[in-house]
Formats: sequence, C-alpha cells, structure tokens
Amino acid sequence: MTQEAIPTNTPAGVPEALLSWVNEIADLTKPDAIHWCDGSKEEWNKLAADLVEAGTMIPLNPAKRTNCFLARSNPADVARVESRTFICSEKEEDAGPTNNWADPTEMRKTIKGVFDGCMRGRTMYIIPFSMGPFGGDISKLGIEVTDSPFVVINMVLMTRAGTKALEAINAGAFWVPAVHSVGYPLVDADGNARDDVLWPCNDEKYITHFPETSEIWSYGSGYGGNALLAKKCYALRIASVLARNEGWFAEHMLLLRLTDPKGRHFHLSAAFPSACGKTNLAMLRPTIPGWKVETIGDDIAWLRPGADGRLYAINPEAGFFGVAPGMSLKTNPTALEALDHDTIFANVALTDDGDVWWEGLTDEPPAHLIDWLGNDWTPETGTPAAHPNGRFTVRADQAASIAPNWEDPAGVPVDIILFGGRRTSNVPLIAQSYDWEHGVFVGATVASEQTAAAEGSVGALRRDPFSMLPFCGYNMADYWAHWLKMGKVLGDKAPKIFQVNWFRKDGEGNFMWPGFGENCRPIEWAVRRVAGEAEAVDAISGQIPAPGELNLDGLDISQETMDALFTLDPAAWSVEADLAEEYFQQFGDKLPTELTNQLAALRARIADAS
Ligand code: OXD
Ligand code: MN
Repeated sequence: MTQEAIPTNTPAGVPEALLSWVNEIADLTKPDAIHWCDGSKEEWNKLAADLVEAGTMIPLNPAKRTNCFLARSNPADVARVESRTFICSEKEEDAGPTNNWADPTEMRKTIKGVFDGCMRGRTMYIIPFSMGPFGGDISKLGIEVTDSPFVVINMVLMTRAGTKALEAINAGAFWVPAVHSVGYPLVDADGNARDDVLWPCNDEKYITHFPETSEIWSYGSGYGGNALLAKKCYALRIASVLARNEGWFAEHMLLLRLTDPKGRHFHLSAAFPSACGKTNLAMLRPTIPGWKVETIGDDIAWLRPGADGRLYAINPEAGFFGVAPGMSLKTNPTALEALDHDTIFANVALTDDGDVWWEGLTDEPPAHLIDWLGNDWTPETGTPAAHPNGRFTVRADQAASIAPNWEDPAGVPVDIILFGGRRTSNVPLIAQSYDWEHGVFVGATVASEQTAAAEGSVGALRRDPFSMLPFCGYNMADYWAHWLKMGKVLGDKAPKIFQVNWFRKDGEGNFMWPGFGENCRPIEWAVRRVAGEAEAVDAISGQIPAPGELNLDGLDISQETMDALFTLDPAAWSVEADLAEEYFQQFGDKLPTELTNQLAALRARIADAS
C-alpha cells in the first residue's frame, strides 16, 4: 500500500522528496492512516481525549491539576535502555569503546525486519519539529514518525512541533529523520486483529542511530528518551556528530541566566549525569540576597561560537521531562508549581482524590494510593508507590523561573561551564580548572553514582565523561579531541570551567553540604572568579576558594564541615589518578596527548601535596 491509498491529511506544499520518504515508511510499516501533526491545541486535546478513552491516560482531578494526566507504562518499559541503544557508524572505531556499535548494513536489515508491518491497525503520525527557537542560527529541524499518540502529545510539549516547523522543512532547511514504533501492531500479516493494550511496547527493543546519514530508528519502547526521539537521540547523539563536523557543541547541560546584586548578567551551563539534581539546579532559588537565577534549559544545551568569538548557547528543547520522585516544595518549589496544569505524569502514584504522589513529595505518605503499577498501595506495602524514574512532561515556560531571554534565537553568551556528579568522597564542593585543557580533563574523568534514569545498578560508581556517556554519538576520545580543538578556536573568550560536588558525605554517611538553594554560594564564587573579583588557592583537583572567599553569610555550617568539603587527600587522589589512567587505556591511540599530559600534571600536584 502507498500513502495515496491510505487516509491522510497531507498538508499542501510538502515537497516530493518528503512525501516519498513518508510513503516509503508507510509501505514498510503498513499503517491504517497517516496523520500530519499541526501541533495545535485542538489536535493535542483530541489525542489526549483519545488516550483517556483508551485508558492509557487517566485525567487528574481538575480542581487540583487542570488538564493534567497520568499514564502507567508497561513495567518492562520504564527507562532508557542503554543496552539496546546502538551507534551504527560505518566503522566500529567511530562509535568507540563506550558505545554499543552495530554494523549499519546488518542493523538496516534488522530494522527493516522489525518495522515490516509494525504499524498495522494503527495511525502513523508525522511530527515536524524544531530544536531551538525558529529562525536561530543554532536551531535545527527534524521529523519524528511514530505510531504512538502518547509520543505525539509529549513531543508537542517537548519541542516546537507542527506547521511552522513543516513550513521551514518545506522551504528546504536541513532536517533529521527519526522513525519510531512501539512495535505492537494490531493486525498481523494474515489480517488477524487483536485488541490494543494500555501501554503497547515490545520485548525486543532497538534504539538505533546512523551518524553518517543523521538517521534515527527506534523500535519497541514508548517511554521517554527511547521514544521522544528529539531529546537524547537527536539533540545529543546525532547532534553531537553534527556539532563535531560543523564546529559547535551538543551537550547534556542545563542552562541558566544569573543576575548579581549589581544587575550584571552571567550565563552558566552545567553537565550533570541523569537524575543528579539537574532539574533542581535549573530552577534554583538562591539564598544569597540580591541574586537571581533564571532557567533557560534543564537538560540539553547547543553551543556555538558567535561572531564576537564567544560561545553562545540555546536550549534546543521547549519542555521539561523531569524525574518526579524526590521533588517537593522543599527541594524544587518552582518545578512543583509548574505542574499544576497541562502536565503529563508517567509512573507516579494516584491519590484517592485524583491527584498524583511520589516518594519525597510529602514527609508522610497518604494512607492509601494506587501505585505506578495500578495496584492498591498503603505505607505498609513495602514497595515504592512511584517508580524511581517516574516523570513529568511540561512546557518550559510554565516554570515561573523561565528567563526572559530563554527563546533568544541567537542564544546566550556562556561565561561558566560546570561539571558535576554524585561523589560521596574526594571531589570538593567547587574547584576551578587551571585552564581549558585541564577543564576538558576534568570533564573527561568525571564519575558519578548510577541513578534510576537508565537500567543498571543504582549507586554503583560509573565514569560519565561530560555526563555524555550514554549520549555521545561517536568515539568519546574524538569527542574530547573536539573539545580541545574548540578551546583553541575560543581562546581567551572561552567560558571558565569548574567542577562541583553537592553530594559529599561525612563519616556517618550524612551529606555535608545543604545543597538546593545554597548551591548558589559556590556558583556565586564562580561568577566572581569570572568577573576577576574572587581569590583562589591552588589545590590538587583545581583552584579552590581562598579562605573566607566563599560567601557563607546566613548559613549555619561549621568551619570543620567546610574544611571537610574541601579536603583533598593525596593518597585518595592517587587512586583517582590510577582509575583515570585505567579508564583512558581503552581509548588506545585515540586518546588526545593533552589528556595524558593533564594526567601527569595531576600526578605532579598530588606528589607536591604529599
Ligand atoms: C534524562 C536523562 O531523562 O538524562 O534527562 O536520562
Ligand atoms: Mn538528561
């Protein structure tokens, strides 16, 4: 069957090449209908109503949350599946040792096989979208084809989707094709029909990227980054390759605008691994009087050198896909307040009065809930009511902290880059890198404790360079080389690089730093460093605040704790250096010599401090 034979609402002006691409996918996947998404409110409401009718989404109590919905996924489809995520570059070495590589010819055969007829009995949706504000030099376009209306309504919140994006594509702009199926056809090849299920998916999953042709094909999952292909698949894996080729960066970084008491603006981007308080930092409410922190992005930044030689950044997304558990009025009031209307929740618990709940939302759990699996739950049940990777999807501008310039198509000039992670020991509260090369070494060697955002053993320490381990679309060593090269392009206009760690613990296992709004204090020091107004002393892992330089006014914290937060034990750092060296070995000849030199410089600083 070709598209002409299938009911469709193809808009006027779609060029032949795009039509024939859509026809090819329809010929392969064999949907019953094709729907071109216009991104309108009416379309969104209609799809949401259909999903409610089907039972996939439960409308929440409108008196508590207007136009909000809860979805429960299949328990086998709850997080990104890194083990089923593939980089299908022509050469294996271009994917590198930290990615799953698959031969592109073989993978194309596999993909063709699983996609054959996979949309039978379903509608195929075409979602044109823009990553970044329309018309910006840093922005780019894409089209996701999917058989999941749930994916459509999430994509419409997460990107700038619909007619305007299609018009730009029709006019000839570059775009990235992304094809997605939940892998649950409703009719088999012999014409036998079966009923749909609340959360269609498939045990067999493939999240595949073809970097040479900038293509994405994803099969078998309907959850998060496996299915909302604009996010991790495009904005990070494919975009990181485009960025390397074109001289920019696609990074797993939040983006903030900071205003100091003098009214000066600074911009900060920060790389944190998944679920490490990134959303909290993106919506930080500073405790230092006179400071303002505003949100531009919570997860991904695209950064490109501007005409003045500085690095300009945009948030390519238009929404937040955040982790709900742990979020409360104490930890992130701004995010919580943003979720009182037009929000989709996934895998959190349902209260008896039609609201949502998750671990950490309140000190005391409600006496009764329906948990994320749809079962009755009481505090005695003994299992979490919400899945630890339970999520919310909401438009970014629903956050009261959104910066006035968050949609500036030209981006914002970045002054500070932060690298973070969860480290219970060794890594100090903040340290400034000695220079760009040292900053790249710090980013390359960052390690963090594993969280629930992906499958894996929670709590285990994993090295997560630039927080890009699961998101870099090419060889990580070539990625470091790209960062080093860009440092030469940016020269003295390059942002300053810092490493932070909010998660250091004392001997009893208690966090030593209060975190949350107080995180503005090390950031304030970083800003004053950039402005040339704060002193630092040299230390093993970088330059740390000179005594008295960190603003602790109004914070009840002992000098002993502050000292402990900045303790750099040479013996422990010697082990860190050994682990970094061991980690680097897997990259063989591709490891940039600058990083080997940085390792030697680290060892020299350790020796000096011993
Ligand atoms: C995310 C992630 O969802 O990093 O942002 O896993
Ligand atoms: Mn992320």
